[in-house]
Amino acid sequence: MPDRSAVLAALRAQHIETPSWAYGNSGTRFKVFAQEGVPRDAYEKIDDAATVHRFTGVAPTVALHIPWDMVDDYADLAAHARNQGIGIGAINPNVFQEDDYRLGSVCNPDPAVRRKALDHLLECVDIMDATGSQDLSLWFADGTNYPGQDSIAGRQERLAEALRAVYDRLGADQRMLLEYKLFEPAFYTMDLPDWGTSYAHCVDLGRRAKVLVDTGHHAPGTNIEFIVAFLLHRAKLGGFHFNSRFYADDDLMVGAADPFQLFRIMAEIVLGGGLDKASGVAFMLDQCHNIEPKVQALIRSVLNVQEATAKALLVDAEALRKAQAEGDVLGANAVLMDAYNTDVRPMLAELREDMGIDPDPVGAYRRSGHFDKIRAERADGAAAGWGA
Ligand code: PSV
Ligand code: MN
Repeated sequence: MPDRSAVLAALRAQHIETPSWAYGNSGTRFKVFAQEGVPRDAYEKIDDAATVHRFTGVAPTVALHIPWDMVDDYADLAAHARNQGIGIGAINPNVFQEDDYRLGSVCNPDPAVRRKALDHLLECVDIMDATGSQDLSLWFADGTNYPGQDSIAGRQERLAEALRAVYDRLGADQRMLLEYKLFEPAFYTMDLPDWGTSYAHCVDLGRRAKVLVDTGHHAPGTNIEFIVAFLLHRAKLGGFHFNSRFYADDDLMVGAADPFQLFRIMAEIVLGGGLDKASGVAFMLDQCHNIEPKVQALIRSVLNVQEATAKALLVDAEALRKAQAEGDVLGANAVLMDAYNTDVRPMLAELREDMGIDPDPVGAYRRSGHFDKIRAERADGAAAGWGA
């Protein structure tokens, strides 16, 4: 059986990063429902991320999205984060929201547009330097809508060229995380549609380029834990953008739609050594809270990842290996299911008490009056949201 104190130590050491954009207003292409108490700038998004960390104890960094979180002085923003007890996580460039990018960014047929996109990516590495961020998290909306629209191979060459220029600009401690997405906004071809394409580019680039798995970016029925196990085994898993999906890129709270899938992913992580700091796997959320209160939803999401991790840590690896070696199909499956079916909430409550935080983070947040406070404080001014 797994050693209980080792399980608790691993849970204490796990870091789950929240995304700045999840604190701002968001919606679907049909409607953005404005909420009260929403941050008005990057500083207030950091305040909310720090609140999530205060209640959970395991969310000590926040990812930024540029230009949504553009400020005059990034070192000052990082200092603000430090004062709130958190750090700046991944920097996410945006090369998809300007008219120039109609035919793509770094894969655009027009060299001037490619240059503009590349300059933004390089500017984001400057922001990494100023904030102490170690991960550049890249997602491209590039692709085509119609057969024949552009050369598929030509676009791959343009992509490789831009990635090389960015990779070569990274500092020795900085990494590039390369995300893929099956479809949307392009519908015929995406230039990075799947983990294999991302993996091939990362292999070409070098050790510090790794694949980022956004759990919402696959076809229905895809075995994501296989992808995770494969990439981890090859030291090419950079991290996750966790969220939940029913159909496409729904960006719902992680673990809400399919907690068993989240457990299966975390089981591969634990068994493959992905919780060890040396593996460098980053556990990040990429979510939007369109109809539910945002800070509370992020606390819930962090807890969902933590619960899946706790169950994965309870897998009796020795018993599993033995059953696997003996070809005991049902025995091996039972080892996994025993862990999944364990109620880990009492153990996590104990961990939190030990960490000096409330054992019930969601309840504690609801009782804290924090929402009323931000609602009053942020009544004036424009709420942050997409493009803000
Ligand atoms: C768009 O699908 C997306 O959700 C990608 O997953 C990025 O990671 C994120 O936006 C932020 O740019
Ligand atoms: Mn993502």
